[in-house]
Amino acid sequence: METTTLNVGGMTCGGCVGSVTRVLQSSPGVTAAEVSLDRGEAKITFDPAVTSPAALRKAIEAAGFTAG
Ligand SMILES: [Cu+2]
Repeated sequence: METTTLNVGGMTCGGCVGSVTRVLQSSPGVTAAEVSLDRGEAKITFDPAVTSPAALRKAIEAAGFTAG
């Protein structure tokens, strides 16, 4: 497993945190996702054989947020 931290933009409330968390946790290869509204970050543990930080950024962006 690998861990990455992505900057997530566009989150304004707990509902946004819930949305980003759900999107990440339902993405293939993700074993844990911890999203912080205060820091605007998502800490993600994933299987690098299945997914990648680039794919995770795309999933966040498809949900209407920005990721970098
Ligand atoms: Cu919100």
